[in-house]
Amino acid sequence: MRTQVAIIGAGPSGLLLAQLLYKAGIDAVVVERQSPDYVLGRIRAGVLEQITMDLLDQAGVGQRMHAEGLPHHGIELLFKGARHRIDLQGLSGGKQVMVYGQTEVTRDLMQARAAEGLTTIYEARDVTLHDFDSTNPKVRYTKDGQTHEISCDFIAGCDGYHGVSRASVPQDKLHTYEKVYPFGWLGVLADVPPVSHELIYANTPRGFALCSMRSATRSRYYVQVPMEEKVENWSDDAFWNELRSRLDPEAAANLVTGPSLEKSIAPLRSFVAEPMRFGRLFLAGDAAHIVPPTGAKGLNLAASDVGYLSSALAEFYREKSDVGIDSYSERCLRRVWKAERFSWWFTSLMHRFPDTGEFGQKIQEAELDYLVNSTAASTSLAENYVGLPLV
Ligand code: FAS
Ligand code: PHB
Repeated sequence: MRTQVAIIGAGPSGLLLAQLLYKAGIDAVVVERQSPDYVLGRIRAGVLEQITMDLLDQAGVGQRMHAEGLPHHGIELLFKGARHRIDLQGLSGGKQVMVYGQTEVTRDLMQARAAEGLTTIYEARDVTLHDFDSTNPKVRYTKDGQTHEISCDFIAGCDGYHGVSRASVPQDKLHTYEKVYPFGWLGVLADVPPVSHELIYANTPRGFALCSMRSATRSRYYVQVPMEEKVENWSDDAFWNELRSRLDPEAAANLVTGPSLEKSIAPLRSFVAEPMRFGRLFLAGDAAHIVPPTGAKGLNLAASDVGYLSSALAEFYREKSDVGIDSYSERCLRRVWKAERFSWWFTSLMHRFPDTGEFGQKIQEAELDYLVNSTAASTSLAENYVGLPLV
């Protein structure tokens, strides 16, 4: 098989890149290890920046997001038993975020690709990358017992943190940075109305909690748990009781509980691989970087990566120019590191660490008190949360 761009991974990075390339008249084939249902079954991000919304519109898949998504203009910070609203819209010059689940984004992209009759190879096994240091890279995979080869001009590694793309780069060509946090997020998805109309981020003596949502009837909640915790140790009742114990009296009284549709523990880490380009191989999204989900940046960074990459590849084919592909890595990493900083800062502020101690807790409470009472400090939070401008 021959294509212009071989994309490894049919998560949001791979599918959004494929759709943006299609709109630019560039042929791509997507190779995915799992089945479509498996990909859709992973419950992940919930908050889209305006830049991500604009890219979904550019890809021609924004209709349902605009129809069903929830525009949000603020978030609340809960500490010392009281909630404090951060006016994202007022502090960011009118920007907002959209609450619309990653599952729905992925579904919209899958359906658009299928409707155009474009090639996505699911349940591909033993994917390998070849000759990406030449101008004739190749991707090989097995399916139904047969080995297949895709020859292409470029490979986009959109296969996430555990994917094969970054692992195919010679280790002496890659520099990685990593910080593993000593806790995880136990998340529950349930068909119950949200406890509040905006997201609540809580710093409490029992640890962090987040009240989010997917719609007016479907909620997404998280509580911080020790990194060695096992999801099988948590009944639904145990989860609801723990969440309720981390809320203020009003929210605790408003909490509607119900059976979990999904329950899982996500580990938290900060990770960056540099550079993000190796000859004709480009890394994008979680294949290149991971942020703790506190700042709701993971999916949004993946989107801005593929926005840069699709523009660079369109410039290459249309204008025979290498300027975009040569600057791809540097442009992405400038944005990635700012999001890494914000996600690390917000995680450090809102979570209970083993060595936080009494002094550390007082410092966190003082910073939160400063944050909610300082226009300068809350403006900084707001402009990072809604998404910094593309550079
Ligand atoms: P993905 O990991 O989503 O997709 C990669 C795809 O590549 C997968 O479908 C995988 O099956 C496929 N693949 C892997 N290896 C392959 C191979 N060898 N061959 C072919 N295909 C292969 N972000 C937020 O903003 N908020 C959150 O609350 C949040 N929660 C998260 C919870 C978890 C458990 C995880 C892991 C991430 C979470 N994230 C969150 C971040 C998440 O949303 C990612 O940023 C987003 O999925 C990135 O998308 P992709 O880069 O497409 O990577
Ligand atoms: C979610 O709704 O899953 C979500 C929202 C905000 C975050 C993280 C996760 O910071």
